[in-house]
Amino acid sequence: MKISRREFVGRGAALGAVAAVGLRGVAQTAAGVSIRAAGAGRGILAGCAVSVRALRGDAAYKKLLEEQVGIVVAESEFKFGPLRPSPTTYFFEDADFLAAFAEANGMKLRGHNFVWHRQLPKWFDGYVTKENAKQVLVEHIEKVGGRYAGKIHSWDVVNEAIQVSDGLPGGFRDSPWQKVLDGSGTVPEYIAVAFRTARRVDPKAMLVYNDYGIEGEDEGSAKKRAAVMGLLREMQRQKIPLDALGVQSHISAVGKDGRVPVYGAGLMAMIAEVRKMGLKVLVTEMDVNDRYVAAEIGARDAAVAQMYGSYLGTVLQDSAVIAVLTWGITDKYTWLNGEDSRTDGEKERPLPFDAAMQPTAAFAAEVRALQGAPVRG
Ligand code: 9MR
Repeated sequence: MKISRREFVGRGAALGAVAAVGLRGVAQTAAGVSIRAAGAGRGILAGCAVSVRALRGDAAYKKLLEEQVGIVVAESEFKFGPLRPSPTTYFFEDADFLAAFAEANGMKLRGHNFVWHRQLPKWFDGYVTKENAKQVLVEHIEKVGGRYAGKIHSWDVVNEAIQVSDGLPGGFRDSPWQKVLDGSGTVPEYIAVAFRTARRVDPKAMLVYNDYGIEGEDEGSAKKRAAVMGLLREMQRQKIPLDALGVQSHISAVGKDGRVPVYGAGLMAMIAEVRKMGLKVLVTEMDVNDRYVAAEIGARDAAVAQMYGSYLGTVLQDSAVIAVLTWGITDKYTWLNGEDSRTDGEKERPLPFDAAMQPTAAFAAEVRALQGAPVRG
């Protein structure tokens, strides 16, 4: 496998992380070392997405979160569908449960998300029309944003609005919200309405545009980055409130072609542009899939850890990046388990703790990357 200098440097850093803690020491140190503390030392918030169902039912998972994280986000429970059993009713029990957990443990809480093309309720189609769409959207944000106002660090106001292959001007996704509100402007109406309403109902929350597929050096990522930057610039020009870009960071240890993907130059240029616009950046949903790494667990964990080290070691160099969240904390609960993505039938190992909630080399690599980041102002 051919690797670039950048990857080589990243690889060294990750292996160094494992060596520094010691292979057995990874497990021993986890109790005393946390990603929360590692991040806090540099002014970076570090945490993860949480499954509220697991938080309610799995004491070991709850304990791990309490030990490790400084910021949490619900994996699903703040989304439109889960919150809206019917057009006139709301289900807040699970979201409230996480909000209370965060508050009790002094953790910051993210909101994810007000607007997305997925996890919409079944009643959406048929009920939401061109006539009532704006009202439905505004009411939703008023009700949900209002309930948690003052308690939310940052809201993913709009999630994944760019899909260049849909062929719309500006690269916008042909989403259900795009269809029912005016999509003809350089900023679709649903996006403008969502951000303006979010600012009004929760002026303290940082307002984030969140997307995936903008991390790589491939042509698809480059095109998507350009479209996202177009959106962010238009939002600023039109004075639509916006504070940060969320870079989801669902990345790969090894690509389908068997090569180690390169993350770096294009993404860092984008982050620098975002910083110059006066905006912050959050790594919102990081995980490293190992679906194309051969079966041996040691090799898989090493490849995943190398990627944690090189990716975070690179991205955290820019002080605009103020938070790192992984999409889950243990391989026991990862959305990638539902993907059945490994052809050998094995489960993936994409997170800093394995399914037995023991720290992996990725944990050491994440801690090391946080500790090595420049201190934020
Ligand atoms: O992890 C989430 C999974 O449990 C849900 O079933 C899924 C529904 O589409 O959404 C997953 O989370 C996604 C997140 O909300 C937005 N970015 C991609 C995440 C992984 O698919």
